[in-house]
Amino acid sequence: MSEEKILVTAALPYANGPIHLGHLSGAYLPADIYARYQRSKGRDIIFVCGSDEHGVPITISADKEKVKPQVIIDRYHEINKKAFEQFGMSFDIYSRTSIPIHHETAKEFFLEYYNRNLLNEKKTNQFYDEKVKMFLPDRYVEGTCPKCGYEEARSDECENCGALYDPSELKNPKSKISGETPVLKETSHWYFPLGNYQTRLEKYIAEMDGKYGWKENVLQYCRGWFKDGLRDRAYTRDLDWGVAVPLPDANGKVLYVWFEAVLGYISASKELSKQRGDENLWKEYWQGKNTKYVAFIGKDNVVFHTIIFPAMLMAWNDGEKEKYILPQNVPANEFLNFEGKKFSKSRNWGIDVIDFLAEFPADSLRYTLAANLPENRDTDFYWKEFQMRHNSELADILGNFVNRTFTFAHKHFDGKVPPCSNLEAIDTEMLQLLKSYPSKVSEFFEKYKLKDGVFEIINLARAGNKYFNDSEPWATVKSDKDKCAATINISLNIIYTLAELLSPVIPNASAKIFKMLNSSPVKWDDCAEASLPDGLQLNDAEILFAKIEDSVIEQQVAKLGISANIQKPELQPKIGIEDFAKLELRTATIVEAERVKKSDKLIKLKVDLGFEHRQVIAGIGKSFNPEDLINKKVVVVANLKPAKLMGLESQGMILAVEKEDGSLSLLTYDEKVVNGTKAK
Ligand code: B3M
Ligand code: ZN
Repeated sequence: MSEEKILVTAALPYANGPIHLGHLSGAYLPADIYARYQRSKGRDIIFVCGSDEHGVPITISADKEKVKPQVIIDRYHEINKKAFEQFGMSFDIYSRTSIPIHHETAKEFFLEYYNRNLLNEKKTNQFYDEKVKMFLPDRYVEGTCPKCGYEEARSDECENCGALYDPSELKNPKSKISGETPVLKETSHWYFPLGNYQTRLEKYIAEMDGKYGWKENVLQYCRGWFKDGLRDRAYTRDLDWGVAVPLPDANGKVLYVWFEAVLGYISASKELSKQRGDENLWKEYWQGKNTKYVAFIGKDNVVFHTIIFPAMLMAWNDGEKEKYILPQNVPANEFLNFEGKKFSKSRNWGIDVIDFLAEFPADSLRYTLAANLPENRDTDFYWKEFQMRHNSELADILGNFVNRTFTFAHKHFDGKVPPCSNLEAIDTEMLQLLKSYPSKVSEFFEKYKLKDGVFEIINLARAGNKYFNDSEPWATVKSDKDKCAATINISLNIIYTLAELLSPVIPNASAKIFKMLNSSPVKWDDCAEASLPDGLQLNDAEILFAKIEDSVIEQQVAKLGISANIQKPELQPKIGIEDFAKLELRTATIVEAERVKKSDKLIKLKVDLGFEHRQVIAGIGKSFNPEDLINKKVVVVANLKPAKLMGLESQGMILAVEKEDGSLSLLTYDEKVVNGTKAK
């Protein structure tokens, strides 16, 4: 089976925001360690990824910023591509789903099913926003889950309990665009008959698990889905951004993002083929007899990779065209949290990859994340732990072992690899142990137990330090130079092995060590053969990891949760002081407040401006009860032209700001200030 080809994919991140450490831990770092490891084993592998550039997540981001989706995807495709490069992701290609080859591939699959009459066309009622005149797919509607009561459920699916339901069952639905209550309106869509594949999918997963051992967390998700029973899934959406449905009367309809995004792996491979000038290359990996496919993802993507994508491939394979292979394993990770809480952009909780790498080396981050991967349960990133692992494991254990060995070789052996003879038990035992390492680590890596593999590698560095200490070269250099030479020779060979075994995890440090050893990488299986030639001239030692001071970490902790990291808004044109002086901002006390009849938004206020009382109709009814407003000291725009709201005259405006959850906070003050004082 040595000819086996390996196809590795990592989930295509939506190009609607910068990736953070959680993404790296969930899918990208494990995929990269695995891919680099397989290359080091000498295997024939391609590793593909790219941006997911369609779907409601993209259009919602575009709506929020009032720009075209193209602006969003171009921006975040570049940002994330660069972040991945800096982090050391070794993708063979980082593609994107907006390219023509992807649209063609996605259409080809749809048409294959359509032409073979596999898809069901159905008319259903979907939410429609009458104000903006559009259907509201997926995340465009929010409401209360009919099953668990979660208040941020989507139109036909609840993130909290996983329930799937008919949009008509969603309680208290609200349009994310206008905030209005949407109506149900008939529309027609094509459905993929997922239910027809349930038996085969169950068999496929059982077989793969039996042969290759799937992770328990992944199997559990699958069992849940099978237990509920698979049903038809809508293959299309009413949206104007995405892969257009390739049928004559399907205006305004696109393929559902998930049904095309998973095909992005195939189109990215096709793109790679083109780049390499071998149009058929991708087929060897996707359609070859002796290929294995491993899909790395985070837990929220499990169903799409273990059920929907395999079902799509099965459906394709039932036809006449070339057959695709199915994932052999989907080693999905759980989530990484940040200092005990979920990552949250709006609450400034967490850190983007780019920002992290501006301050710390990629290898330090790679190592810390690798040592703490959420392989079986959610884990946390803590700044303190990052510092501790960096300082004690990378700098003290690994760095120190390398450094003391090199210092010794330069000082006492002219910077050359000294000969190794007259071995004693301590030496042969060390060599024995050393030889066991590549296969020991392999066993973990092949089973996607990357954390355990990394732990073993650092154990080798620990063993190296112990061997060095126990051999006391500082004493033998005077008493028995041959023995000292053997100690340094073997230590250098341990370092050589470490450089190879660590190359998937901390590739930059690994390359530095090879350079210091004046040697090149070998194949994984041969790296522990103690093959550094006697007399090889070593290069100068470099510091691998400089310690991170407490103050540096404290600074990072201090930044957390402080300023919301929001995008710079479009500011109005500058005004002069004379313009500002035209504004009559005056202090006032609310003396009366009652709701305006038939409105849940408006409250009729009477405010005391000192020199007179005014009636103000304020749109704050959703955030306040009238009785709570009495005696509040507020700021009023006192020279606003009167306006009529629901038939009532409003003679001014009170200042408020909108909070993150959409509710309002009044600009008030506590100090004793005479009503009617002008703010300046
Ligand atoms: N874009 C989900 C995400 O970014 C989705 C993955 C697609 S993999 C084909 O979390
Ligand atoms: Zn629910």
